[in-house]
Amino acid sequence: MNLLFTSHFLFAANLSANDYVGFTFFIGYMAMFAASVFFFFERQQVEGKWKTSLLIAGLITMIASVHYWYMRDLWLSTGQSPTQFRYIDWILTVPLMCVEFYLILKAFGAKIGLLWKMIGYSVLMLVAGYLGETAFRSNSVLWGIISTVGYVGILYEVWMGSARKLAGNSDDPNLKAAFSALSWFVLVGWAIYPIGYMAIETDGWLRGVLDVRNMDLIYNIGDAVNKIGFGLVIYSLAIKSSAAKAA
Ligand SMILES: *C/C=C(C)/C=C/C=C(C)/C=C/C1=C(C)CCCC1(C)C
Repeated sequence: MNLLFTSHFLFAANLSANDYVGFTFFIGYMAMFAASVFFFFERQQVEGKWKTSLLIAGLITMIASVHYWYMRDLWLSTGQSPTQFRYIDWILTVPLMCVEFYLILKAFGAKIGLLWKMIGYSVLMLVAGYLGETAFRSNSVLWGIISTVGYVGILYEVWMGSARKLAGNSDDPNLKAAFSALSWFVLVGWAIYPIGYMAIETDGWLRGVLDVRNMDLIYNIGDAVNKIGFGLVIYSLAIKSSAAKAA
């Protein structure tokens, strides 16, 4: 018991005053935790299909919260980028985000095949990114480009695929707003990650501009925007849509 206390809590006390990346790991952990509690409790305020969306939003931040717990510990005790934990988190949460997207797209007539396509693109994006950050770091540009193919596939589905064509036919303003939020989060929010990736030292395109420590800072900002931010946008649309139904 004593050992456990010393190893965990004393390390936490070592967060130094100028470790800004470390701060974002701590804030990220607590913010993801709080967001999960919020999304789970607020489920009772919304109607029907939105309950599933909030459940998934809560699961995404809950999974992230547990990984941030490990990541902040590793960062604090070694000063290393917690790449493995980061990608284990992403390989679980990004497909769940695809499920969230699919729940919105479904309202516009999207078929289940679209969900699998998006999950397939995500896996390609993340596996290539992981290899570029670890085993094939000296070829990180090449693996970054392969990863981007997966990302562009998702962008194509959301911005130009079948769901986009169907979206024009809907007359529900809240669903249309959800669709538009989703499109912008994928285009702008997700674009934060390749910027972080470009900071890795070996041959990252931005290595002269960004210190390698900034990679984690940028990834942490990206996670907050995309996991908590997107969840909150969905939450506010769910509340509006439920109020409209009740009126
Ligand atoms: C909650 C976590 C999310 C939404 C993670 C998303 C991650 C990406 C969109 C990562 C994309 C990458 C590229 C497009 C190229 C470089 C390698 C990656 C994996 C950082």
